[in-house]
Amino acid sequence: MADKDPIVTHVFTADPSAHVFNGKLFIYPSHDRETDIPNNDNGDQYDMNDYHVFSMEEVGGPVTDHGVVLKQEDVPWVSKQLWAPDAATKNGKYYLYFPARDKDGIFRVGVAEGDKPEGPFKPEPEPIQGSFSIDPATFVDDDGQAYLYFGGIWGGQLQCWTTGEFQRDAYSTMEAQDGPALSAKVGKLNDDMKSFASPPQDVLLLDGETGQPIHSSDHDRRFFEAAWLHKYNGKYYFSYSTGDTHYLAYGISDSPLGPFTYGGRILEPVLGWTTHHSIAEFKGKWYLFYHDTSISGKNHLRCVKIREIVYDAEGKIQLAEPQAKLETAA
Ligand code: FUB
Repeated sequence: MADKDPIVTHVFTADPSAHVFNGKLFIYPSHDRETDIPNNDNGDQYDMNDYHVFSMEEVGGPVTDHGVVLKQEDVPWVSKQLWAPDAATKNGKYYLYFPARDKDGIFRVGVAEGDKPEGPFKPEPEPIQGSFSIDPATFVDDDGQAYLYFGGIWGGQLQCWTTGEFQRDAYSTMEAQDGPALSAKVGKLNDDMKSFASPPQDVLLLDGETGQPIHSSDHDRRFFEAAWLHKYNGKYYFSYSTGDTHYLAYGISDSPLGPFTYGGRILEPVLGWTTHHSIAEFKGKWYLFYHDTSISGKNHLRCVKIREIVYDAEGKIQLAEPQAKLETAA
């Protein structure tokens, strides 16, 4: 298997969050499914209702599907759309974080606990208090402090929370926004891994030359969705999707709370509208986990892929092998 082949082909997978637990590489993706719902900017076509977990001993080796580890009908507060998840471990337990719409159609972040990285996971009956929007990503620092990053604009509803209260009609407000781009959010987690230690704050993303926040009109660099945090060589890397311009980009900071200075692009657009990723070290190499639509040709039916990345002398991220301008199906 070449690095650019889909790692799973028997089900559709997307939004891969990768972690190394107990010496194995685990991937926690969205589980895309067929639907007749037409594509729209709200993302209604992403109508997922459960999660699988995958693991492997080697990149490029066989991938184990651990089956369904959490399903919508087991989460009392969810109405639909189990979107991009992530996982973390602390104190011998494993936690699956997932966004979904509640019974009022508002995206919240839920958490489910398990004894093993491959699940199954038992959900809490309510979403995490103070959570909103989509795409949770966890980071546990060397001192044991856990952080939860999240947020996504347009269908992810981040623009609906600018006042601290949910404003259902805020979509058009965002279109007219002039000023700093909306930021992803980050909150420290309590030791229980199920609650925020303090209200989430902005993940500030600054231009390296001016020191000013990235502007809302800077669609090639501003945050859209798909937050991820990893640490390399003592620095914190916040990476994300630029959404409608389809890039994966990143910023670097000395603190997991930022501010982050824009560092460049990791991945050019892939096949399909969405791009979403994670970054992890496994057996001495660093990898980018991402998705495209090369199997299906449909935006909502995606497949996860892996590429090796390297860092240059300044700590900038590069693909180990250059990317073709737009990948086509093999
Ligand atoms: O998979 C549904 C949504 O599509 C995710 O939450 C976004 O990041 C985008 O990949």
